[in-house]
Amino acid sequence: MNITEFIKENTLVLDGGMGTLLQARGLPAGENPALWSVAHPDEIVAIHKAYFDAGAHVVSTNTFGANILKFDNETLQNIVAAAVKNAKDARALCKGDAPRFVALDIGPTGRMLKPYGDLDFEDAVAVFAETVRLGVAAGVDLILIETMSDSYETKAALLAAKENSTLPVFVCCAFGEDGKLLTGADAPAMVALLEGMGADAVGANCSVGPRALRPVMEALLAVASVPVLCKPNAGLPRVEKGTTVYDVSPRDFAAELATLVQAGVRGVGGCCGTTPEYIATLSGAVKDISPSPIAPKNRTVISSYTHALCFGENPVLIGERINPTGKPRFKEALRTGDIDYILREGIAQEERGVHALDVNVGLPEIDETKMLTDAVCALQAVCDLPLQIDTANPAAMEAALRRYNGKPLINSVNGKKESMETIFPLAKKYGGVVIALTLDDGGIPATAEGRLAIARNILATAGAYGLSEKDLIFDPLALTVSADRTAAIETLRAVALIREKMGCHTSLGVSNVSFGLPARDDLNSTFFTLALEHGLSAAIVNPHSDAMLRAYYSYRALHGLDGQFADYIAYAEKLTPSPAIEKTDRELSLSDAIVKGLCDVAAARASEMLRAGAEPLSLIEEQIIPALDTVGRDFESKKVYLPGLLISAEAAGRAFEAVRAAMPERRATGYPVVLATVRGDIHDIGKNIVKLLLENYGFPVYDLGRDVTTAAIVAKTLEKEAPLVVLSALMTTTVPAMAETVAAVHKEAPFARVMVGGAVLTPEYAAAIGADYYAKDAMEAVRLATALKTK
Ligand code: THG
Repeated sequence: MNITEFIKENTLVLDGGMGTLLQARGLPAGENPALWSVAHPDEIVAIHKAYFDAGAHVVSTNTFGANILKFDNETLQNIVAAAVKNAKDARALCKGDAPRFVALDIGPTGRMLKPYGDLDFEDAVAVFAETVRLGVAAGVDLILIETMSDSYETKAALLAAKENSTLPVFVCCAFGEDGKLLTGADAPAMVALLEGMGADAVGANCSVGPRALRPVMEALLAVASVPVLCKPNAGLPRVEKGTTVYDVSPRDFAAELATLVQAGVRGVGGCCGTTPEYIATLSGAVKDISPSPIAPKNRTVISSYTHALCFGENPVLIGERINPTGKPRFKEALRTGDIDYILREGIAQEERGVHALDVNVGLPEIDETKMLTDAVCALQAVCDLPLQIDTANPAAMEAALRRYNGKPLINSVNGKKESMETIFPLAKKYGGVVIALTLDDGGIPATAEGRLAIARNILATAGAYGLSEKDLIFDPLALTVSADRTAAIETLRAVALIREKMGCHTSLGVSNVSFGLPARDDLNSTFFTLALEHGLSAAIVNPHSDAMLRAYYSYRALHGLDGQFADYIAYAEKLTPSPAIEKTDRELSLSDAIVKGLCDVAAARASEMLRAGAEPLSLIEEQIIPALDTVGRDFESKKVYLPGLLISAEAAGRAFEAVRAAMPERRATGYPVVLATVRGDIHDIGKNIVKLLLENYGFPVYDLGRDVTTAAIVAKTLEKEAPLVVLSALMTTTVPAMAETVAAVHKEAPFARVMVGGAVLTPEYAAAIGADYYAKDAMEAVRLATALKTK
């Protein structure tokens, strides 16, 4: 039986941990466990066999870290072939005819994707594709992508799986205790992305124990239309007498997972710290629970890299401003490749409260494929709104859909055969909700009934491509009333008809209605109110129009859609007297630009200020450091996620380059200082600022750069007999490396004191890892260093 059939009727039991078991069998710490498939096949077969005997229906191949970034082609081929053979050999040794499946296990690449790290999206797809092809050739039954902590990398892995196999694909992500992935995606966002691209099951694995995962599982179950999987750790690890132990027993583990199966989870297994004993207990605990049916949720949903946006009761506002129509300055920006213009338009609309952004960069004389892809990538690095990709160029559409980090709106398809043949396969492959225009070879029908007929035809054709009504939003086309007095009325009737007769969602480009007439805001906003009253689900609007927002917030308040009027009141508090048409061109301060992650703006602002006579050091103290503080605080309070933090660091880095270029050289008079960003951390803006300030105060600084090993830091400290070592970390994940370095310096170079700092560090953290000093920012670092000198 096929596994997708099996899971429809049964609760699937998956296997448990592999790495911990291998270490117990002698795998040296630091060695890639994947090598053991070739070196010690018997050990691996025995572990798989133990899991099958414990009642697992699925074992995962020992290929978690097996990819072409870590091994050369030939070694990788041997590893994957051996790993799959080991799992199949284990199955052959099992008695009875219980269903037993072999899953090709795919873990993260171990690298961050651009723009936060240095791995290109397409390169990530290629890395996953190689492992997938080898696994498929070796004859696995399904692909299990797991422990993913970034939505973009998850998309790359799923795309590679889909492009290189026809096997079922299950995807599990590592949600933290805040219910989110490291780079910010919540459960509904991941379900939107993964279901959109055709994942056959979705779930959570690793990170925490079964109890802490419960809210995530409930969030997944609430929105998923495919089976939901749960493979937690055996609780939290702690080190006891030199070995790692986990705090949840097999019995508690099984009991917690059994309650999740009762709540609707359809696949259970374990991750770090779990053993065949856990799986045997688990298998027994879930055996007699009858699996609850998997109900299709029929949600029309799109997503960004952080959150999902569902169409339904609450009308959705889509910002229209990233569109060159009627905007000579935007056209000029497109011709000169000025992406920052687009980012400013995006951020300004986000501040006006839109829920999604339309992105249209079509201009005959430019390379639209490149520009649209660049615009989408740049926007999703600074702004977390879902995007509506608006182009008539199929190549540009596909390139942008590929790179989009989430489930987009696709603008648009229409009733022409050629349009549907082009767009529907793209929507099916990349996931997305398609805006369907009610026009065909005969043009736009004059009547609402004519447009309804086209909508029905589009829906029927979509069905043949595996899409359903939840994947479509119909746009019955707003046309200017100046050309035809009945235009607005027919469009409004069509909105109501499509809703009543087909039960489908609708959207309109509201501003079209007023082309060629004065006081457009007034016509637009009244038309918008009428359309909402006719049941409109979404509207492409100019959010800088106060009249438009007034119509929107008033409509929601009057319709009882705004609970305690919180949105209406917040809107009223912000009311501005004049339409903010120039809003996107207003001058952002340097610190604003850094907080918002606008790299080019930050660099330009810094240069302008320096040219105007600003003191370089005061730029650092008054603009760059406060901006980084703001972002650091927002990161701690989870207002921004890692991507936001990293892009702001990048913007600060750009401003900093300008400052450094403007600083005079100083003679070194102080004691030597060793400076580094610790291993695993590739971001060094904090360190560079500290270096500049220390040098300015006369310290000779030995800067070892970023991603520096403990050994290199110790060696330099000894060589220079440096009384002070300064370490910086931007990412929480590198804090352990910092702790290790502090200990090593204290041991090998006892004369040296260690100072630590960086966005994610606190005085408590600094104390816990044994640092001598904690500097909250670069100025503090200088003050502490100077104080040490006078001792
Ligand atoms: N349906 C769908 N997509 C669409 C439309 C639609 N995309 C494009 C358009 N129509 C919606 N977007 C806009 C964008 C701008 C204007 C109108 C609709 C507009 N621009 C001013 C002009 O041309 O004069 C420029 C204003 C300025 O300079 O600031 O009116 O119907 N699916």
